[in-house]
Amino acid sequence: MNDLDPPGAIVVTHSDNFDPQLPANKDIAQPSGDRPTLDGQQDTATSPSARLQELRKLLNRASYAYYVLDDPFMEDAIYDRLYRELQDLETAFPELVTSDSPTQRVGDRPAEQFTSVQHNIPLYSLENAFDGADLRKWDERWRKIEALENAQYVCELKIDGSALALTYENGIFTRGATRGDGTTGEDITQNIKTIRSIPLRLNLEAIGLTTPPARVEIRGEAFLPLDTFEQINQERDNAGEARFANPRNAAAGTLRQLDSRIVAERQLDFFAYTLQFPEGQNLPDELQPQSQWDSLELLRSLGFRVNPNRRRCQSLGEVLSYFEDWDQKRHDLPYMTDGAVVKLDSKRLQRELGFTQKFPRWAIALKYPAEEVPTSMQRVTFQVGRTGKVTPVAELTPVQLAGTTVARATLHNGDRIAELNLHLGDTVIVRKAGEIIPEVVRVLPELRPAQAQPVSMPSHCPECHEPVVRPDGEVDTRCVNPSCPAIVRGALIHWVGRDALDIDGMGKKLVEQLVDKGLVKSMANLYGLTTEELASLERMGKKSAQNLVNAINQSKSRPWSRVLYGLGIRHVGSVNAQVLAQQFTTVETLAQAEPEAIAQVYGIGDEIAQAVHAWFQLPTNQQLIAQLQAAGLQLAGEAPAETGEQSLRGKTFVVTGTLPTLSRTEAKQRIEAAGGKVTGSVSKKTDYLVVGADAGSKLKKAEELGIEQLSEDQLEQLLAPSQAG
Ligand code: 0OX
Repeated sequence: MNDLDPPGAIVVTHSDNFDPQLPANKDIAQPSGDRPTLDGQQDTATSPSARLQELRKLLNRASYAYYVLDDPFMEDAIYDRLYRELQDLETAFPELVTSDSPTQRVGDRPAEQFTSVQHNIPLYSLENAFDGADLRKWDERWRKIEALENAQYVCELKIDGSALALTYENGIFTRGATRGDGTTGEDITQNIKTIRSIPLRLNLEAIGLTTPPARVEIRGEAFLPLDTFEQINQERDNAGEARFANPRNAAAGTLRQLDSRIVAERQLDFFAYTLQFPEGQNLPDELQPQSQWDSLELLRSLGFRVNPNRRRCQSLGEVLSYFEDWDQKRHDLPYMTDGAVVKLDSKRLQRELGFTQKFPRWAIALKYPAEEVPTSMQRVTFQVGRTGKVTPVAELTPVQLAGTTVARATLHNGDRIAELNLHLGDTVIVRKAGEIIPEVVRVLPELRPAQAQPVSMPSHCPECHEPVVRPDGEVDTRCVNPSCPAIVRGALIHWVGRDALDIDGMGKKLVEQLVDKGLVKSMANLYGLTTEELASLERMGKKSAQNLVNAINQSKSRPWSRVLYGLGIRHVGSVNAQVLAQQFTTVETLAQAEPEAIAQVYGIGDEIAQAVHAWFQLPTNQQLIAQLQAAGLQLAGEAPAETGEQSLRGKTFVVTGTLPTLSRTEAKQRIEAAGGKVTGSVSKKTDYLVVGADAGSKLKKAEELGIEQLSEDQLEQLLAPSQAG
């Protein structure tokens, strides 16, 4: 911002590598004396409708730069302020809300069910090729129909996700559907709107088109980035839910969620690969792409993410070298690919060749072999998880698979063992085709040793030796002894985790020692541990033991929602815990609530409500709550959502010195959660300096500038309205 800017006006400057395809500068809210400011001093000269349009364009462009180009030009805080201004205006003028507004990307209330969509042009699947010979056969086949000297090919990575068909009418996204069986899919428009890299309005200015096409359909692949996939599975583990086997299943499952708010949290992404106009409604000739390569360029210009790892090839040799190059490199990509899609580049040729009953004749999927190897299974062990679930694991003669040595593979559950008809000593086929955890897919019974014993699930828990149960209608076998060391260990590891009580320095190994030595039998016991007891553990000095006691004590100030999450109730992940803690502001009200009352909470279904209710009915759990209460944990007083009341909005803080209980990171997180900003150095713009012991030059500078100083206690008071409890 320069000295001429009106106070509070938001200035947006272009970064040097700003995309030239974006609309011209005139679309950006330029600061000037007579434009509306963000201080609420709306200038009457600018109509709400014009300002709304301006905000929508600007925010959509910022989103495009962030999610598609990976090159943000707007600070998050500025985006948030403009977004809030847009929301406020839309609330005041609901008749001016348009479907391409960024506010329409947030999830909506759960749908009852999805409606069917007929695909006018079917979404064909692809024929598979697994090697050069298959590829050559395909090439010879199409050449019999169209004898050509030189044909160009386009190689794209085959993204392992879910195919989508997106309809844009007059340039605006109006409907999104799954592939389904290729002719009938499901309308999942609301879910698709949450995918930030899918534009809600086509960037027609970028291609110089003034009249939007009445209708165009874009196809591509929605996928889950691998890090998000891991994170979701972690959360599912924490909530005692089954893991997704691979990112493809996770993406497909997410897209078919009836509650689009859950979809919005999952951060799906999308790569576009085709666009199609209805018969006779093509683009003007000069814009109409004549090749697949140009279609991809056009899609990019229109605002879509197009996979950058594509290659135009002049021969099958080049195609195969692309395929081989990516066999190694694909393991470094942040998303899953299982091969290449090879397409004839010329659109004319594509039209000539057309489709068989099932496939386009002009394209083929060249797939990396599913990574499957035989090995022998020596024995089966049974792992008991935090929720008591008993998982059978095959212990194998180690084999090389997809670049790693595999010595164990999951057998999932008792039903799977029966299906496989698994016997000890069997030769089994192990697979890692996208699945992150290897699994046993098949048994070779012809190689079975004589008198081999069949494998079955145990009748008693391998850890505590109490009988296990398999509830009616469930596939999982469970240990239900709350004192089972495996359950206690798992519960404690969850309790000390980052999203729960976040006890610094307390990891898996330490928890195992504490349980094995009988020092800790429940979460509540952690709060009675002494420095001496901790110092008696392996590789634990006096100083570390003291630090650990401090960290345990600090965890007592974690808010009620985190405590609730830490309890590890089935289906209560961190989001559900926050939602519940906001509605039930004391543990007593939640413990006494009937399942029907719990299920009234927006976003909480019957299954979750039953699980919560059942958990609080158990006397051991009631005792645990009483012990945690006595230890001084926060079992009440959740504030409005962290995204709710923002008491420190617009205030800038610097934190210096050692605070009595909060680490600097914790202080920063709490300030930011209340809408404040934390910077690293003191300037005229600093509103508060939070000062702890041994503060140095920052304190001096703040004194010179007359900046208000706060102790940790005073900070807590300031935070109180946002983060009570
Ligand atoms: C992918 C992918 C799938 C369009 C017409 C023939 C096949 N999974 O990445 N399909 C296509 O193309 C369709 N391209 C891709 N890149």
